[in-house]
Amino acid sequence: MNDPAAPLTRRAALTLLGSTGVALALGQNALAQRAVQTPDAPIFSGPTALEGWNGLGPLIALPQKVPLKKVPLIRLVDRPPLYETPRAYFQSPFTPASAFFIRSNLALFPASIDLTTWRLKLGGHVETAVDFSFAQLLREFEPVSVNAVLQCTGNSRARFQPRCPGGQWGNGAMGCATWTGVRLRDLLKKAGVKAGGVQIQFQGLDKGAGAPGSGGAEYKKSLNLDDPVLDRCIVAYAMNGQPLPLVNGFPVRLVVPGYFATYWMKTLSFIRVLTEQDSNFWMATAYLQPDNLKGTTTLQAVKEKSVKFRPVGSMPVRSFIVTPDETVKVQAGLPMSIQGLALSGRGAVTKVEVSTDSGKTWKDAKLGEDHGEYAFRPWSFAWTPKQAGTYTVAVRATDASGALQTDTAIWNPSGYLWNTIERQKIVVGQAG
Ligand SMILES: Nc1nc2c(c(=O)[nH]1)N[C@H]1C(S)=C(S)[C@@H](COP(=O)(O)O)O[C@H]1N2
Ligand SMILES: [Mo]
Repeated sequence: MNDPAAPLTRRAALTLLGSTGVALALGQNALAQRAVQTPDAPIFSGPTALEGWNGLGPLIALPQKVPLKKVPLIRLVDRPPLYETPRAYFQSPFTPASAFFIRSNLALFPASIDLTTWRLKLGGHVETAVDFSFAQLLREFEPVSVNAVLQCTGNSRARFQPRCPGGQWGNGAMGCATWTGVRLRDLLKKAGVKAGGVQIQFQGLDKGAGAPGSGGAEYKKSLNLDDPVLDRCIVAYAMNGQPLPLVNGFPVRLVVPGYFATYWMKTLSFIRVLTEQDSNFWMATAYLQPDNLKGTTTLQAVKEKSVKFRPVGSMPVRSFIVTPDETVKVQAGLPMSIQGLALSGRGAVTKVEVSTDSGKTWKDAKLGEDHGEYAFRPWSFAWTPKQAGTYTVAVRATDASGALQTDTAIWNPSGYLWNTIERQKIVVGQAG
């Protein structure tokens, strides 16, 4: 594990078992019977937030999530659910589970899980097919933890021009948590991967109609067996030291530090070793990026069918201004602090720079506490605006791979991998 946070003690892990009695009482593997929406239906209606920090939508209180009297989640779409985390929660480098964004591709998400019958099954091209109860995962494996950012591949999709179909996210389809669980490698050892395996496939319990004719009624994602990311994957049973909320993947979810959320399988219940490349809809058709690091192309090239695509993987470097927002009053001559977060899935964030003149000149920000390579890196910048007026503040980060954010907007047909420099207007009033 590259950056294990303090591992949960076995005792602490076992107390989780007790607290999950709540879920046990809820019932028998029932799937919520609600309207089904095709996953790829374009969601173009309503206004978008080309400039605003968050996406646009009503503030909603949900079970296991923050109540209305706090700052609740922003609903973009209800079925399948797309709920965005409001900007205020990013004042901390760790996102509370109760305010964590929600995204599911299929409409039939389990309404409850019966832990007495639930098993994590591991099969396919292995020596021995095995399954694990929740208690076995807690008792029979060394608990490990990692601090890691979960970010939707389409985070900030509302910025894309021309617009892309899909949830019109602002910046809040992301969050960072301490994930605790079992190393994927330890589980694989129990089954024994046979020679000739190509990919490892993950599946959860949710179901839905999928796009017509796509065969996408089950959400399945695969990683290459030779991908080094497998060494840091965790099958997590805890998020910030607590059981996962049901909508965020209870009882266990796959954690793939540095990779986009699409691989972080919720309600993970089936792991299969495949002898061929996974050709299911969610690997072969969805979640593809143009075959270059930035994931960028043009509408013209797509129309001409000249673009080569590949499955998305690691997250490019990004940085966000969290405070002040546009509601804060700033006075000329008074010192203030501009603060935010940065992330990268391609090497630790090494530098954050701030501009108070819309990107003409840049100064180093101060990096805050290092919570590990895959976590949010807080930063702050001390600033005393000299004169009244409207300033445009911008932030850019650099990561250990040498990648630096730029002003050039990217474009791809699904609205993935946005990492253009963020800007924020700050109105500075007259002193005195
Ligand atoms: N079982 C399951 N896991 C899933 C998905 C899903 O549809 N089903 N969606 C993925 C995508 S696209 C995202 S952005 C994240 C969202 O995780 P969250 O709802 O915990 O924020 O879950 C990932 N894991
Ligand atoms: Mo996503």
